[in-house]
Amino acid sequence: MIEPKTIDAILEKVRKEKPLVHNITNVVVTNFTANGLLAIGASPVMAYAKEEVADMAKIAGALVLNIGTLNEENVEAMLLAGKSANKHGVPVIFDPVGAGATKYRTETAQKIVKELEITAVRGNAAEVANVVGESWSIKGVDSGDGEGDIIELAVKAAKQLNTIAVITGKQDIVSDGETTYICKNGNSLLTKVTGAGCLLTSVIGAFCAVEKDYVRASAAALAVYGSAAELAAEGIEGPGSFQIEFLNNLYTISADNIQKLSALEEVSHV
Ligand code: ATP
Ligand code: TZP
Ligand code: MG
Ligand code: MG
Repeated sequence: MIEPKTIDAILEKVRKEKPLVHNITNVVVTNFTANGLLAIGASPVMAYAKEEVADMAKIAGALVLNIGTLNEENVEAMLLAGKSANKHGVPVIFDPVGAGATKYRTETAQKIVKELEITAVRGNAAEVANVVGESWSIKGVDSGDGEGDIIELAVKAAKQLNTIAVITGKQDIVSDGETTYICKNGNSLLTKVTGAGCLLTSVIGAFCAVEKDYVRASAAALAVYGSAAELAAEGIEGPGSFQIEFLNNLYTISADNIQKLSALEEVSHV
């Protein structure tokens, strides 16, 4: 069980410590990710050059790797940054955007999890399934129609990849293979804003930068993020104003809000 006050304490640590989050992410979501990280209290940097990524990852509180618009140059940079982060004990959060949509994405995602020690992998069910060699359907970078047990998938992925698996959608699951949480916070307007998943991956990075119990950090990030979305959606007509209100609520979400809204529960294993 993770109490709302524990979730708030991790959020307050992010706001106080303003951890540097090094992102090697995609061209679609760069600005939204940087603004979202600033709103939650972290300090974002996007750095991609192979000449500097190892140095940047070394001084960061977390490294976020995202293959949304991958190319060979970026993949090389991700591996260099990831190896530096691993060497210096910096948590590495991986977003396998679109894994399963093309052979190149699937193989690159599998190469990244093989060559690096990944602290947490965060994706939709199809992406995470494809990283572990299951072929759930995916439509470009969006989840496909595949149905399966996402709790089972998260536990399997965590064990197979020796990482924390975070699977998101209408309900979110986080598991290290032993301890598993379900988070029911969120709002469907998040599916109408591109980069809502990518930003979440970076927010998990910010939480892991300040809380070394990474399962707890990831679960807390899900509850804060989903609760901020619920607050933002109140009285909103569509995705444009929701996107702005969501940033506002990442900035203003309070202990009281978290106490009232947090819908995070531990899943008992059978
Ligand atoms: P996809 O490409 O499948 O949309 P994604 O990488 O954008 O994946 P999501 O699964 O959409 O990531 O997760 C981003 C955030 O949106 C999470 O906080 C998640 O809980 C929330 N979310 C996604 N779908 C819904 C939904 N139908 N209702 C409520 N919240 C949702
Ligand atoms: N195309 C390549 S990356 C990207 C798109 C639309 C952004 C995906 O962002 P998210 O967070 O998975 O919705
Ligand atoms: Mg989405
Ligand atoms: Mg995504």
